[in-house]
Amino acid sequence: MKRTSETRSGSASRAVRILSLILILALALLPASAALAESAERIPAPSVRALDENDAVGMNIASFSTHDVFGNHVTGSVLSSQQITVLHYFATWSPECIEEMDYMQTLCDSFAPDEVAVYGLLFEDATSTPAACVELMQNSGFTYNALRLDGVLSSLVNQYAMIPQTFLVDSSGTVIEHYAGCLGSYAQLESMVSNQLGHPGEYCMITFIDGLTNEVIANVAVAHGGSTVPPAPPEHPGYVFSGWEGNYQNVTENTTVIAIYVIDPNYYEQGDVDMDHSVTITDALLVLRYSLGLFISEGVELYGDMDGNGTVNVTDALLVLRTAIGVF
Ligand SMILES: [Ca+2]
Ligand SMILES: [Ca+2]
Repeated sequence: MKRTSETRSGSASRAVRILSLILILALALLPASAALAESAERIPAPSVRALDENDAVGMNIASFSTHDVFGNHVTGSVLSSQQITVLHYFATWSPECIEEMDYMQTLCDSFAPDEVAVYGLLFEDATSTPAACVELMQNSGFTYNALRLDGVLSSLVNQYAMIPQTFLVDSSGTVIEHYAGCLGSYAQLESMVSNQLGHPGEYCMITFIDGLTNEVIANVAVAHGGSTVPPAPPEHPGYVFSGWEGNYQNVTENTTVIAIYVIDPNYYEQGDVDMDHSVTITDALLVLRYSLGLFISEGVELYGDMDGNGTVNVTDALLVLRTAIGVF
């Protein structure tokens, strides 16, 4: 019993002597290590979805002069008769387009004539002709008009090689919103139009901020009254993302939304081998004793291998010590 106690006491004082030696070594390594820490600093660039990413938005098409599918002359002056004109680029042979034409008719039926009007923009080829369009619209009961493309309307739709496309245009003839591809539903179209009504062309900026680092995660522009889907929150070791603080739905002014994080109670920093949520000289001593075969603990095995080489030895003890005294 006595002998054991002496052995323990002898081991402990030997450990403290080695630890002192390690401490001197650690301090000697200070300048080189500090330089290393500096070079490891990262400066992430915020991701920005700019308003001008879509070339069609901002384009003025009031100078178009064309014919409708019935042969009547139509000019850009028709755009000034209502707050918003929806232009729907379509082909008569496309089932997706025909489904959207149904949405367009519902839109005409749901809003007052001084608020919203719809014009189809016909893609023309051997099959999708003005005659085919007249037949389709009459058979389907579509009452809005469809236009043939002149140079101005061609340059609008040809920015994206895609059918269908939907454009929202204000009463001055300026494109305020562009959707390339198939609409998900009538509700999506109605929401696009409703958001712009009363505030045509007005956008709000939603800035997503990382609540831990104060860095900008993303800037998203939405139409007045519009909504967005938040970006993926950055991961931070030792913390759990708990939610977004702020509003990103039905937004009517520029706004900030913050990613909130809480401390993860199940997370232990590397080197915190006694699992008390801080790395101290005690942890370094425990790793040292473990590496000398004087001590065994699950904490050391889980969090003691500082250099990740698969074993816990005196090097790891030194690294824990440097963490504990803030010398990296
Ligand atoms: Ca600790
Ligand atoms: Ca190691």
